[in-house]
Amino acid sequence: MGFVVAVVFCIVVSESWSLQSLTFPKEFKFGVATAAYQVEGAWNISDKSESTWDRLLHTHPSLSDDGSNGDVACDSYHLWRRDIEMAVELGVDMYRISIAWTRLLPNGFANYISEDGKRFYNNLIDGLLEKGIEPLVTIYHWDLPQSLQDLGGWANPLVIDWYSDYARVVFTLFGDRVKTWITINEALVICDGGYGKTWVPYIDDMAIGGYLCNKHVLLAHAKAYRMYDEEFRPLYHGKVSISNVFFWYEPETPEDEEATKLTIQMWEGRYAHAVYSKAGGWPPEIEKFLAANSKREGYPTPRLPPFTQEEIDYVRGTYDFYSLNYYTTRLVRRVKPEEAGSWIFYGNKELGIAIVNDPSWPMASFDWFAIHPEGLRKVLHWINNTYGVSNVLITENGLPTYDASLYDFNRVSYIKSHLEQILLAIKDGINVIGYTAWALMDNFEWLSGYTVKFGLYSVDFTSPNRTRTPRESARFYSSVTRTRSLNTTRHGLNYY
Ligand code: PNW
Repeated sequence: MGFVVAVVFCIVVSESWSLQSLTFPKEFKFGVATAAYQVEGAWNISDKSESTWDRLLHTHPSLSDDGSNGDVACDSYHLWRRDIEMAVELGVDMYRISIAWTRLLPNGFANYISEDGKRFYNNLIDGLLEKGIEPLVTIYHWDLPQSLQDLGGWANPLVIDWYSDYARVVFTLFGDRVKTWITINEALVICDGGYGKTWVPYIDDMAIGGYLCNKHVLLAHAKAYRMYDEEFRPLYHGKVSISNVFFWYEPETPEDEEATKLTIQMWEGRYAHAVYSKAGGWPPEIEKFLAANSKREGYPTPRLPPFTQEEIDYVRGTYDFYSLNYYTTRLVRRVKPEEAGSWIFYGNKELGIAIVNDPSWPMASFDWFAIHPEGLRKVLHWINNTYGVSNVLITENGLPTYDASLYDFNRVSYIKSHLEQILLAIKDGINVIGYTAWALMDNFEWLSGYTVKFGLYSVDFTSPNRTRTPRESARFYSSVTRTRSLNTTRHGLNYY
């Protein structure tokens, strides 16, 4: 026993010692991330039309914790030059932005392109490139044109064409300069959140609408990917993927092992298996489980709509890398049906599970946010083992705080400990190609409004100038990007 403890101790100590001397590979890209609705503001400037987020929060302001919305947000529509300057200060290689569908195509459809929208994104993309920073562009980060929502949004199969027509405009306008694309951000939140009535469009219909949405986002992504492959890749040689939020899950007790595997497939596999696995389609265990539920409830066909073989082949393999948003790890336990669903997403009820926190892990602002960096390395291994995909771009990772202080040592330690896990995963042979920290600056954190901060830069939302000020985490991150290591020693002292 003593020997085992000593060996484990030595491994842990030697891992952390060697981490100080390890550097990130030359090709590894550091970045920061934002999304249109959370930073741009200018919600109705020029010919921009109303998005689902505009509508929801204008008509139901009490849904956000401080009654706020993204009408002005960080005012990046006007202050984008300062945002680029901050990216330069941080020394990053990449800046992840998203495009607002309603700013570029106010009708929702591709028959009319806004000159103002085109100019805004051209300026931002060119401005970044002038500074040697690569724009990483998310085509859809949750702000659907309200006019399309009125036609059924993501539950209507026509959305596959609406979305891919929009994507064609985006690729055509910006594809010469943007080389890395995310088609759709976190489809889990779009469908399970949106139809589980915890997110826009705030509809209570997960049992049917949520699963229709699930299938349609995958087909919409695949259509955009195939279009890029055929029409744009030969010209521009870029890379395309879809981002998934992937919480790591561990069983609370050994008896919860099976339930945990199913939970991972429910939350991640349902949005990734069709794209990344060799077989394609829904994760078989989830398809079976939900088909049995549907049958028991008397439905003639499964509520999770089956894929045809043609659709399976169409979606399978539509990625050039895995785009991973990792924040937290949680515990799973099987429960009686009446106790199930003790978390924001409806699917827990379907599975008969509860998701809880390990009491020994520190918690951040949200009740779902346990801090467990080791989970990131486990997720990277799981993706590699399950799908045989080893090139992963981490497109989000960051710490929420209610504290707006500039001395955010907790954020420094969160980012540092997650970067450590990335270094270890790289040492294990996983090809992590980059990391974009969420977020460049404080912004509109959806239903938490402005109460929760994620920024490396703080933003003064009471000032019309939305003054941005670097936090301690910005200083830390810029020393990481400059040294390309976690050895951020200054003046002979280890600063962090
Ligand atoms: C991601 N959940 O959102 C988004 O991509 C960002 O826009 C967002 O600001 C960031 O994470 C921080 O929250 C999530 O409830 C929102 O599981 C909610 C969940 C997960 C991710």
